[in-house]
Amino acid sequence: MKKTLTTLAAGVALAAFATMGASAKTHKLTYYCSAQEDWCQLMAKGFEEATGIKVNMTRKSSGETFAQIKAESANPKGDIWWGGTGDPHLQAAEEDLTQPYDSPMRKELLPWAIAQSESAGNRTIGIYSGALGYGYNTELLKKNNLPEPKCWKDLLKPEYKGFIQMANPNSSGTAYTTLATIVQLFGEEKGFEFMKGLHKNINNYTKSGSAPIKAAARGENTIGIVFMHDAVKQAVSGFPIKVVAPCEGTGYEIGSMSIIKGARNLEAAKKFYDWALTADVQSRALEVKAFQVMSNKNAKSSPAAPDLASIKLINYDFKKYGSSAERKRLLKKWDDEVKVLPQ
Ligand code: S7P
Repeated sequence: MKKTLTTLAAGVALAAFATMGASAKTHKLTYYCSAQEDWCQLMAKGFEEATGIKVNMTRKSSGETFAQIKAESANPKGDIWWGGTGDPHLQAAEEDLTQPYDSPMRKELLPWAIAQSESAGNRTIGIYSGALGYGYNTELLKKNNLPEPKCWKDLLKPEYKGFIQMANPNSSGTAYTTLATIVQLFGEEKGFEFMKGLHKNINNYTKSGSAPIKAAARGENTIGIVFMHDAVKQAVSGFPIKVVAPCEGTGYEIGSMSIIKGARNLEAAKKFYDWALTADVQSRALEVKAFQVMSNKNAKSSPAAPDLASIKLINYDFKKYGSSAERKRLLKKWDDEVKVLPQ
């Protein structure tokens, strides 16, 4: 009898261990994040607290994350890709690197978030939107006797030589949005002439999209081409940054989220996806001064956020500029015809 009980107890312990093993497996999430580091961390911690699921996070710029997911596609390591500009998410959808998901949260989202999803066979979804522009350090501008720029074309003036920074469009979603915006605003030929002229004034192409305005805030750069909300973040943090919505009009992003095809922790990825689309979670963006317009209709916004309704926005063609062929073609052309030029 005693022996039977001992055997039974051992069996129960073994079963419990096996269940623990199984739940440990479903209780983790490999999360690729392409928003700002502090926002990525907030999301990772918030999800762990809300669900008990352990999150393993990697933060990289949008283009870099796309390249990583593509490189890993034969043996996917990531489960969910949250944040970053929509174009590389659309490219990932087209290249079958991400998978469709029909979230019950869709009914709470604004039309542009759903349109983004529908254009990609539900393989991605809009989580926020924000307009492109630039910001400058008012003290450095004054110190260097530079005029206040107001338009894209002002940035071509020879007096700004060495005073402007933007990211490399290969690694950065912000910089790819810049390239695609300029091409849509001025046409391809004139747009590339613009990029070549701008190149003469660039002091550094950074890897990350928001780096140029962080450098301006620190006094290490004067003008940074970035999303306007990233410049506002520096201004409300007390740095002498003025935010500009260029006079000719400008492009914008639909920051997106996608589940990676072959995700090892698919249930956890879906849980994160639904959770990240809730109004409460999206409202938490304000805790890290992320001033994008969020996609949940009930998410909170800040009076400091750029008012998209008052900015002259172009009719950004996400279908074209988020397509694999167009993104590859434009990036190659920029590498071959702009980046190689002397400065
Ligand atoms: O969260 C701020 C933000 O500007 O970061 C994303 C950006 O794509 C990440 O940086 P990269 O430009 O280096 O890719 C934007 O989606 C987002 O608005």
